[in-house]
Amino acid sequence: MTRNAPSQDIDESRLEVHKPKQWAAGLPGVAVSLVRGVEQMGTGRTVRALRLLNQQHGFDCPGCAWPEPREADGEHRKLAEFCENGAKAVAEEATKRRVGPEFFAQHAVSDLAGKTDYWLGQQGRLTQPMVLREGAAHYEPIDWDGAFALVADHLRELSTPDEAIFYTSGRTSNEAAFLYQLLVRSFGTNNLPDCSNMCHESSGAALSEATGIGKGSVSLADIHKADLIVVVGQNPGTNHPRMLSALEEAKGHGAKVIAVNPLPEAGLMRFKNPQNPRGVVGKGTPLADEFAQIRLGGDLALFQAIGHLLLAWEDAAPGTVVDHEFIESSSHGFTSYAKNLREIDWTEIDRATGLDREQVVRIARMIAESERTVYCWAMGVTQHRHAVATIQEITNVALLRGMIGKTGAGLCPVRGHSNVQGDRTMGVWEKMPEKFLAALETEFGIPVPRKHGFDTVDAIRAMRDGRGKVFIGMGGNFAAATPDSHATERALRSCELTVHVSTKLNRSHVVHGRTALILPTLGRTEADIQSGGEQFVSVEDSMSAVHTSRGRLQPASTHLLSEVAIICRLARALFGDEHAVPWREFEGDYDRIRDRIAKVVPGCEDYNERVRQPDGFVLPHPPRDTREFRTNTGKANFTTSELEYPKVPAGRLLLQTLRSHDQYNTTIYGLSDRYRGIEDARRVVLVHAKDLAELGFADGEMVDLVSEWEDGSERRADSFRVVAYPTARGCAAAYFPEANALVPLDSVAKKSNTPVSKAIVLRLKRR
Ligand SMILES: Nc1nc2c(c(=O)[nH]1)N[C@H]1C(S)=C(S)[C@@H](COP(=O)(O)OP(=O)(O)OC[C@H]3O[C@@H](n4cnc5c(=O)[nH]c(N)nc54)[C@H](O)[C@@H]3O)O[C@H]1N2
Ligand SMILES: Nc1nc2c(c(=O)[nH]1)N[C@H]1C(S)=C(S)[C@@H](COP(=O)(O)OP(=O)(O)OC[C@H]3O[C@@H](n4cnc5c(=O)[nH]c(N)nc54)[C@H](O)[C@@H]3O)O[C@H]1N2
Ligand code: SF4
Ligand SMILES: [Mo]
Repeated sequence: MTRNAPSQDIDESRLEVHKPKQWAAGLPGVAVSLVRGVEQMGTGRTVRALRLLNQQHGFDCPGCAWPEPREADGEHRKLAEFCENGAKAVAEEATKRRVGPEFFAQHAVSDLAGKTDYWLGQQGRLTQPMVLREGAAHYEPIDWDGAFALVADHLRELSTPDEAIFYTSGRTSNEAAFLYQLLVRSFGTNNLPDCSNMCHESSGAALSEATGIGKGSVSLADIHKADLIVVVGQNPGTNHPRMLSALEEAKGHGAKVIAVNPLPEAGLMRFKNPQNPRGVVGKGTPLADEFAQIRLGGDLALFQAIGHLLLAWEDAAPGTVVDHEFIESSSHGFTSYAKNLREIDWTEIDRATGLDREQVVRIARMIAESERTVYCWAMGVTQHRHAVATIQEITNVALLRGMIGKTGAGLCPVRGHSNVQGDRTMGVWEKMPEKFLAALETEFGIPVPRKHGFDTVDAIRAMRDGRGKVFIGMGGNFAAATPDSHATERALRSCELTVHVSTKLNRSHVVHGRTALILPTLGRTEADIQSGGEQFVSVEDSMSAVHTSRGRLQPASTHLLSEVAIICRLARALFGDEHAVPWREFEGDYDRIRDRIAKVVPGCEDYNERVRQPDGFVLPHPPRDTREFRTNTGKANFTTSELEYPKVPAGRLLLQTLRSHDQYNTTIYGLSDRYRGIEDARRVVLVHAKDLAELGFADGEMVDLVSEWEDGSERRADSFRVVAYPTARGCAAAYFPEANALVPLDSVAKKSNTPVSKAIVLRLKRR
């Protein structure tokens, strides 16, 4: 038996607030996985699905990009190699609930537009291609050929291919991603914005300049072997739960953990591993040895202060702190970096970080004494105006101590979507390097455009200004995930055609262009049978390991096509059957796609053979493998940055938008942010009790959120309840995507153009 989807929207008045938890996982996590599984999939399917999750013969978790243990590193997979949120991700996809043509006949689009993301997503899996014709009130069924012809007609009518925008979310397989970018470039544009533009783009930009490669330099085994792990701006207990097992293992070998975060996230404090007896009945493992409760955006200042202290200690006792051998042989720019940090303004550092100076010294001391340090970070670092500089300042400290390209040490941007890194490797990027484009051109004999395309923010601007007319989304939920919700919705509504390849109903289907299509697709968990037999796909995790994923469950509907099939059939409708690219052959047998990936994508030689090895293979990473840095200087670059942090006028707060424990980005699994003690509601704003008192608001009061932007403009999100919460002083937090309306489109990170979702100047307005 499965339980029905919610018939009503969220009743925000049911909010319950409990004390935040001091520990993560344990038995409640196991219980929630099972309950959610059975509610959505029934008992039999739950057992089948969870047995296949993250196993070599099964499918890759559609949750986050955290890696599995690899035999080659001397590590072993467990029988249950997943977490509570992985189980929820599977339940959400493998649900037995369905959204078919009757559903759309019953609900007008205008009705659906009034529903929350939670309600929309919980209705179930999409089963048939649907079209919303110009002026119609309801989506109606359309056959696949009709749908592809419609898209091809619209694309052909554009005055330039650059009027089309092809978005990708990070769940798309390597095979589909490779074909998608090939279709887009064959069509004649590089307009390939992706979710990464809103996510780790800042990490890519920072690391490419500093180390010559925009990816992290550690393996899971390095984390296990580190003696110090610094976790900055990340909430692993919720967003990368199995990272807690890795931290626990490292701690078992004596490692220390430093957590830098404005919120005392339960998953940073203590972990009760449900897979060992101590985690079930005992107190679990304490995680953070130092918890630095930093102000939003204060990390650049913190790492400058750390750099300053390390240099000062080196001066006092030469040869004890700085790794001179590494710096001389492999780095560039150390002298100007050191000069910049010789003198720092401690008052500014205090103001930016809000930290106790003694704690900063303690943290620097731990870093100075560590022989093997791993630095992990995520959205708390990447979604700031000065994100790129902040990541480079973290990198500087790592380089100073030679913490790259050696066992147990390195840089670890922890990726979000399960294949977001693979999509980039396969060419989904609006500005792929010349080498890749030239290889594509040679391999297929098609002209490949060189002009850079639109990223996410530029795509919104283009649609707003009438320069973007057709929007196609390969997964994701563009309307809800992007900043400045009202502006973005207007932009999407001004398109001639919006098309979404999706598994579940979401906001982007109801914020539509003049004509709109929903193309339902297979998920990771489902068997994919083509003319050449049963297919598997491949993905790359956060640590550059590429491996197979084989769905086994029966598909949600017989009408579904795989993403690969959708791309190939659209390409044939658009280019005809005489095209230089053998689309039909690719659709029938994914080995043929991998043969071509092997020829075009660096590091993917013998792809078919190597991906079939038990744990797949690891892509080359020159700094990690041989301390080779393919930067402009041929060395690892130290970067010199000005001290920068968000300035907040009196009477205002600084707001971050973040994930609850019960959502996957815009997909809301449920209403239990268990670790933070927030239950049954989502429109809440968390503020420190003392700030509330100073601002004259009471815990539990209803407010509107007003954001103030530097050009004097304001944005609003109405009806939030204030919750007194132990965040850093002067800071506030609200959930994404409810608070996205507050982020101005032009508020972006320097160099990466990533929306600044973690530093919004906020005024509370009494209702
Ligand atoms: N269950 C689940 N898993 C997920 C996702 C999900 O939605 N649900 N999303 C996936 C995706 S796409 C991504 S990108 C990742 C996101 O993973 P995270 O980056 O962990 O996600 P956020 O919820 O945005 O949390 C940001 C964390 O950084 C802290 N923070 C915010 N601003 C600052 C700051 O200025 N400085 C510091 N030091 N800390 C700060 C916040 O308090 C919070 O703990 O998770 C992935 N995994
Ligand atoms: N304010 C604010 N905004 C943010 C963030 C933030 O922290 N704060 N985080 C940003 C980040 S890090 C990210 S990554 C983006 C996320 O942006 P997106 O990736 O665009 O959003 P998701 O919510 O992950 O997409 C969910 C939808 O994907 C579809 N889907 C799920 N599985 C599949 C599949 O296998 N195939 C296909 N084709 N479709 C599938 C379903 O229809 C589902 O509704 O949001 C960004 N936006
Ligand atoms: S840590 Fe991430 S990839 Fe691993 S099971 Fe959990 S959600 Fe899935
Ligand atoms: Mo992300």
